[in-house]
Amino acid sequence: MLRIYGRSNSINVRKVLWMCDEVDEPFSREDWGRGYRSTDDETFRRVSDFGVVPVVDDGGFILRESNTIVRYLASKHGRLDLYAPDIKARARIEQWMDWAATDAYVGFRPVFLGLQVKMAPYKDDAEGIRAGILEWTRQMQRLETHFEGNGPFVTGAAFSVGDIPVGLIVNRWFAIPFEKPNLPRVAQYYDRLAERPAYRTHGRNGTP
Ligand SMILES: N[C@@H](CCC(=O)N[C@@H](CS)C(=O)NCC(=O)O)C(=O)O
Repeated sequence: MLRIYGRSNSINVRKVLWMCDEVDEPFSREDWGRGYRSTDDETFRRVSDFGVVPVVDDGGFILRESNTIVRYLASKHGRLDLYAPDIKARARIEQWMDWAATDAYVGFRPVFLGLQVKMAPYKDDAEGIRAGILEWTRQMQRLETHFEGNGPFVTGAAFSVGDIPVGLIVNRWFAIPFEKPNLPRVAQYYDRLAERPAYRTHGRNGTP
């Protein structure tokens, strides 16, 4: 059985949990990371000395990096419907996973840690939070514009692994209270994802 190391409120662990449910991968999970056992702990470091969650152990095969784990699970289960084999279709999926982990992450991170987690030094950095909101909003407006001519999922008609990291950022966008513009197409996307039981369990589950 797949063993997952990481707390279930981590956005990156949630990608893996969501994916496990999508492909019916049985798993066990241990709480590691902020608020639980420290990833500096020797036991954790023996599994991964990068000190971040998630890490998975699949019968002795240790893997980190949430987006990579999601793609690994799609390939393991032969889920070509979620991770297309055609190189261009696959690149389109990966483009969204990279966007969620880079451009969309930059602004969202100080906002989440400052406003939601209230973690030092982010919580006292009003300017950092303000700049984060501006940047996160800019990226979410890009997503809104994308959905003007595309959709209902990020790569088009069908749900794919590209929607997993994007869907979790969208959940935080709506779940963290701050002043934000109305993005009706992103809101529709949020509702569309909520039709999936796995997203309701691990994504839009009341936790930002
Ligand atoms: N690029 C990594 C980032 C992992 C990461 O930053 N994880 C955070 C939680 S979302 C973490 O481990 N934080 C430290 C902690 O919880 O102790 C991935 O996508 O898996």
